[in-house]
Amino acid sequence: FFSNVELVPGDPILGLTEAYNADPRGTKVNLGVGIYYDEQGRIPLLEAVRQVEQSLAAAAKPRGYLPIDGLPAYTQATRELLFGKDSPLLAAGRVATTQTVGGSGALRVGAELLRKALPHATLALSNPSWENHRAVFGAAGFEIVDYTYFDAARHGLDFDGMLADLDKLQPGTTVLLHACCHNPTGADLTVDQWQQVAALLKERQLFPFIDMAYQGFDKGIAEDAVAIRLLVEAGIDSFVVASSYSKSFSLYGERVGALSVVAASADQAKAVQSQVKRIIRTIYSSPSTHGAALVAGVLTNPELRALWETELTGMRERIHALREGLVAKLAALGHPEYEFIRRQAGMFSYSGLSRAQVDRLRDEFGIYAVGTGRICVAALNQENLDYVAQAVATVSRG
Ligand code: PLP
Ligand code: TYF
Repeated sequence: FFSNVELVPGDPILGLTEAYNADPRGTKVNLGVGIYYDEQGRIPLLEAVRQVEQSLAAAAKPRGYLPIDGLPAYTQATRELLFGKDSPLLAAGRVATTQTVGGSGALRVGAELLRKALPHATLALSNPSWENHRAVFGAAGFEIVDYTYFDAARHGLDFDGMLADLDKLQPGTTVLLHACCHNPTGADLTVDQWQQVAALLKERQLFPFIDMAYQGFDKGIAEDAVAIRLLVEAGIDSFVVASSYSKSFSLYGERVGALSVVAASADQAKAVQSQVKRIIRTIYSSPSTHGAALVAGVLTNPELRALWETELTGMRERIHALREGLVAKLAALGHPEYEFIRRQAGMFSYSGLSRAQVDRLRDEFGIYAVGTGRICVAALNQENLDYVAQAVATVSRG
């Protein structure tokens, strides 16, 4: 039966980790995958999460099924985190939030919903974007087009190019926007730029699909969600947010995400929610219990929530310090041109390194980066920073 089945290549980013794991060199560094590592090079288990986990274990409960759309305490807390507790949308019942299998699950369920609901299934993606965006929406039947986003020469956003391309899209096109900490470039919009984009989306009747995978990793919980607030303020009455706690709670394997759909009225939101539930019923029936219980346990307990915010701030500030550290060391080694790394947001940086330079980093130094030159700043630490800076300086000399 399977004689015609072809072998497909694996995910290039996850494949890097396999190559890294197989590398015997003691000095190796994995700057490939987008995971936040702590100063000891480990994936952190947040103290707030550990405390909830202990109390859950102490009062262990039976594992019935969750509702199709997930744990109510989790979806409510998620809505408040994304839109703000006092958002008029929440009071009006216009946001339908569903627990999903990670942020990836939210993208796919959201794509399935929109393919049926919108006039045509076309998605506009930033050039570049996270590769899985293309794969997930493509698998859901979307046609994919690009909009200009990154200016490689200036290592930052090409905002004029972005506006010009968005302006050319057909009304009803879905536009995927990274709320903050753009993956892979680290180039984000300013508040003023978000306002301009929101006005254009409204005027051109484009449908915003916000991907929020790194809330709290750049400026703060509310600050990193400013795009959502500005879409609402611009008078856009319907849009979608796919969010993830993989990074902000360091709960990668628990697969904790959410799909939030904003509709023009509470009745519309109810109808949309019924469609979302139908989609989920035919894919995985209902989500899993543990990760959602952890997140809800933290977010609904004021002390644990404060502890989590402190821990999140710690992760964010460490990333900022690592950016500063890398830039300072490269400047000291005669490479002040890497100054732009300081301006980029979140855990990624499009370093400007060429594929040949990335290959040299791997072959000569055991330093793994994505072929596009994307590095994960959160995989640096005080121990490997000198080594990485030296290596980058060496390959930059040609
Ligand atoms: N969206 C972006 C931009 C991401 O970088 C990621 C990465 O992990 C996701 C979505 C998916 O998150 P999750 O691991 O929760 O599926
Ligand atoms: O971009 C990254 O590195 C993260 C992790 O198929 C990731 O978003 C990468 C690839 C993938 C799933 C997650």
